[in-house]
Amino acid sequence: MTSPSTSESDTASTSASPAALPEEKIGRLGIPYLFRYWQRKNAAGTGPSEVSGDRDLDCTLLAGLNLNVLETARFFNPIKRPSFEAFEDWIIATNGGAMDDAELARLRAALAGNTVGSAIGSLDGVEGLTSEELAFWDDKGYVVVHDAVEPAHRDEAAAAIYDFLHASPTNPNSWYGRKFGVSIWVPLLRHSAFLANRRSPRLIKAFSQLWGREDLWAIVDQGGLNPPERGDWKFPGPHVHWDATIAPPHRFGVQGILYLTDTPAEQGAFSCIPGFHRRLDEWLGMLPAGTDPRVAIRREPGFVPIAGKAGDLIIWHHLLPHGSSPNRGSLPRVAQYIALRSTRWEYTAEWA
Ligand SMILES: O=C(O)CCC(=O)C(=O)O
Repeated sequence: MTSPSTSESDTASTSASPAALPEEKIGRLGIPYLFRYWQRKNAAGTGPSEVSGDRDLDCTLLAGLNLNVLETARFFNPIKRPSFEAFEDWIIATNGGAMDDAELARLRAALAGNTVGSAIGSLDGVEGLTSEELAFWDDKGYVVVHDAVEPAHRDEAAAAIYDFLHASPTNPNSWYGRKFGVSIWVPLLRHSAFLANRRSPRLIKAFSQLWGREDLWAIVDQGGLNPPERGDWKFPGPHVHWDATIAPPHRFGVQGILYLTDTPAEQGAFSCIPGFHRRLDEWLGMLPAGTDPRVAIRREPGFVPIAGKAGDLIIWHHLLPHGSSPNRGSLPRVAQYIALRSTRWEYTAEWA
C-alpha cells in the first residue's frame, strides 16, 4: 500500500514520454501523467498551458485513482493553486489514507501505453451477455444485465444511500429531506458496497463485451434516490438529454445505472428512446435550420421507461437520448450509476 507515511515525494525528469517536461515530477504515486494533469489543472484560467492532455487518459487517470471528476475539479481551487504534493496528499487521503500498490501498477502501465487486463484478472468463465442480448444492444442501444452484482452488495449499497441521507425505506417523510430536495442524485462515491459493485465480475464482463476489450476503468460515480412525487416534491429531472456531444463524427461510449431495488416502470425508472442512436444522424439532418437539437429532442416520441429488478444493470449507448422519469409509485427508486471505460477511446472534441 502507498501512504503518506511510507513513501516520499520524488522529483525526477523522465524519458517515458516525449511530452515529458524537464521538471516533471514522478511523485510518491509514481505516475508521470499525474504531474502533467496537475500542471494543466493548476494552469487553468492563467492562459494557454504548454502541457496538453487527452480527455480519455484524464478519465482513466481519475478512475484509476478512485476519484470523481467533479470532486477533483473542485480540488483545483484557482485561488489556492494547490501544490503537486498537496494534490497527492489529497488523493491518498481521499482513498482512506492508502492506495493499493497492484492497482497503482496497473494504472501506471496503462497510462504508459502498455496492455493491461481487467481490474479483476481473467474474465474467462464469467457469464456475459448472450448473443441475443448483444443483438438487442445493437438494435436498441441499451441492454439489461440481470443479477449484475452480488445481492449482498446490492442491498448494502441501497442501505448506504438511505444512511447517507439520514432516511429510511419505511419512513416516507424521510425521503424528502433537504439534501435531495432539488435532485435525485446522492453524492455518495466510495462506500465499500459501491466499490464492490464496480468490481462485480458479471458487470465488468458485460462492459468488456460491449467495448470489445478488457482494459476498463470504473468511473467513480454517485448514487441516486428518486422518491415518489407528492404535492411539495415534483420530479426535477434529469429529463431527456444527452451527456455526450452530438457533433460528428459520432463515437462509441456507454453509461450505466444499477437498480438497487425493484423498479417497476412507473417508479421513476430510467427512460430512453430505444434505437435512436442509429437514426441520430438522419434526425439531425432533418431538423429545421436554427433548431437546438437538445430542445427538439424533448418533443420526440418514444421515450419509454425501462423497468427492472433489484440488481439489474442497464447499460446504454451514450448517443441514446435518456433521462429519468417522475416516480408515480409508492417507493423510491434507489440506484447506483456505474459505467466502465477503456484506457483510451476515440472521442469528438467539439461540443454540440
Ligand atoms: O437516473 C436516471 O434514470 C437517468 C440517468 C441519467 O440521465 C444520466 O446518468 O445521465
